Amino acid sequence: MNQQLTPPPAKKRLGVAMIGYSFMGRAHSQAWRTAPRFFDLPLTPEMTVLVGRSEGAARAAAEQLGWAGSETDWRRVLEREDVDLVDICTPGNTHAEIAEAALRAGKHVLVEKPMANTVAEAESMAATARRARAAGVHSMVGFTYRRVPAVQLARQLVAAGRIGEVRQVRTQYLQDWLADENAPLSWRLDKAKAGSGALGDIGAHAVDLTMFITGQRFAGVSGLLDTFVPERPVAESFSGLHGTAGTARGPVTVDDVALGLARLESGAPVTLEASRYAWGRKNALRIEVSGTTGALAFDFEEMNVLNLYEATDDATTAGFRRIQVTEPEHPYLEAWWPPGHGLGYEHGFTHQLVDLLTALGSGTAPSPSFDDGLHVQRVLDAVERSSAAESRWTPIPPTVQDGAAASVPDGRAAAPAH
Ligand code: SOE
Repeated sequence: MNQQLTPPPAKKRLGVAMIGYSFMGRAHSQAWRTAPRFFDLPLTPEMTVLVGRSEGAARAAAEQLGWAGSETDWRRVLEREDVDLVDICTPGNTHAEIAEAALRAGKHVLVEKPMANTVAEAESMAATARRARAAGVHSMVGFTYRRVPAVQLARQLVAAGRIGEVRQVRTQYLQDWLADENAPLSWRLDKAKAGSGALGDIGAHAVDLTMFITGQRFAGVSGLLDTFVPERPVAESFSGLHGTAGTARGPVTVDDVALGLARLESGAPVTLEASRYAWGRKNALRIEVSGTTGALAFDFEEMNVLNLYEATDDATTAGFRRIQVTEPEHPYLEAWWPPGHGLGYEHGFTHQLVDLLTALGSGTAPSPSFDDGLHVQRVLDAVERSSAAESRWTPIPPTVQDGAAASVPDGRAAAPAH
């Protein structure tokens, strides 16, 4: 006899609106499509509406990316009963206005990093998020690299004391898409849109990763920013490195490289580097944490691997152990492939939604919160202010050789040696 199976209880739907549909919008759309198909989630996300400025392009993007409808005005989306969460994938100058309006309208919010373009915006967003959370409306910042299994293992090992007390951290995020001096302008090179250059775009990830793995916040920093290429071709006129660069050129108003010497709450020193001018480095988000009894090292360009050094190993066989973090015992991995098959960049976005929906399903606050995003913004701001004031910069007098006046690296005439 055909036993009538009792259908599982229908899960509560979560209507999603996504604002913005370029690189981040495509990565988030992939995650909204994939998360409910690979993970058993407490809520069923429905890709309800994609928002874009131009009607035709937004409609085409909605069809291609799997959204039920499209809209050109994000404010109208906040009035819709069938939208419960707003996913903000637009440039940083729009984050504060959209996120705060959505929270006030009772919509949960996921916002891409960096959370805002200024500390003032971030403080306002965090205050609004705290008020909304009291009413059961939640928010999260999109630091997806936390959701890489090897990064989760790094955090677990530090928390478990496997490398002892954290003594020092070195972290870099290196890309080279701007090392070509004819690479065209984009919103990421416009301070009014992006807030900063490498500092906020990729430095924010390195700052958050450091805090996530060590469990410590930043306590202070001395920073240095530099822009190597002050103007670039306007995108539509650009024809490539070996073609003729476009004639129209415009100003670059952000940093190409951001450096920082920092301390964590414990006093542990951190060296921080973010550069989009590092030839040959495509997406090298790296961190190495040295502790009293060992060290761990991660490079996103080998994202399925965590390297662990334990000083307790016998000296004759000591060395960094290359751990393939693909076993089902690690977070998220049971849902994917057998050991050794590995994950990719897009999986961090899917895991981000798994954690977000799991938190929303249990009525708990997702992490990282807007308060966490505010702290990252404070670090970025401190690097920028320190660099501008050169507050901690200590010039090193040139050494005069053979009577010739030595020149200092930045080309300024050397001050006479004392
Ligand atoms: C560009 O640098 C970028 O797309 C960043 O904006 C993303 O946050 C990073 O994940 C990849 O590189």
